[in-house]
Amino acid sequence: MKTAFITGASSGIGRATAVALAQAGYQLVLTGRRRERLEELARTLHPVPTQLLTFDVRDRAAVDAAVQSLPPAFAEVDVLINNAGNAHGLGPIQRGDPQDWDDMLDSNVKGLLYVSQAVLPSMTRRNAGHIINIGSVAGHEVYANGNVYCASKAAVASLTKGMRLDLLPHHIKVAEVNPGAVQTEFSEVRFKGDMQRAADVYKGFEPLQAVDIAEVIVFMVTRPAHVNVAEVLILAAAQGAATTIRKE
Ligand code: NDP
Ligand code: 8X3
Repeated sequence: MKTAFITGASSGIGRATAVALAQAGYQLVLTGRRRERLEELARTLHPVPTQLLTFDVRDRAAVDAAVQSLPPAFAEVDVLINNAGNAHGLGPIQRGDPQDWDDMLDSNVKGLLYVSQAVLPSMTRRNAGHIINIGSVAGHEVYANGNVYCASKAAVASLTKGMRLDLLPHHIKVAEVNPGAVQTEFSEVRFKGDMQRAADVYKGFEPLQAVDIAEVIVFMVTRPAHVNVAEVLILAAAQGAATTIRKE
């Protein structure tokens, strides 16, 4: 049975990807900070074999210790989904909160690096593996007030290309999935629990759902060995660009 390691499996795109990969025959390493969410997901997936790792991707020592703690049956990772991340705030750079900047750069960029470095030896040793980084439409265009979040996702785009080049000798596929507006807890986190403001983001059009992204990820990991779907942009049909949305 192949093993998929998913960061941010406790919610949204990560959770939906766990369900879809379980249906596709993978056993799963499910990670996030909210243990009870991961336990609930593991119960839902039963009897699919799962391992739960609770850590903050910003804490390099915790990432390393968690990955090291995997039992042998889960330690050889075939697919890594670097999904954990969020936006924190939406406002002009001159009024930006440095704590928000730290949160976004530390989780979306450095967290992705820490997890990749911890998991990679199991792939380089075997000269096999597939890494999918969850970027964003925001990594490929910049919208007003998106500043640091957009920059963090532009970094994911660059890192994906760099990882693909560097890992080529090891036969490891590296790819990026760039979603548009997906209705998850993303906006609740961005607006720090302001549920009304979060709900308003998805009003007046049909946003993407997490399962829409998960289905594309399953397609990518089930291609033949010689195919790497290297980059995918998935927008809501009503979305022309990140913040250009046809609302009724
Ligand atoms: P959610 O808020 O629903 O999920 C985010 C997930 O990331 C949670 O499982 C959360 O787990 C985990 N996470 C966040 N920070 C950390 C951290 N410091 N350490 C460990 N885990 C963390 O949002 P989405 O599912 O929408 O977001 C998933 C990814 O998709 C993100 O990278 C986001 O930037 C990207 N994306 C989202 C879009 C959208 O419109 N929703 C569009 C484009 C990209 P926990 O809180 O339990 O730690
Ligand atoms: C999340 C989508 O458009 O709010 O990456 O940046 S967006």
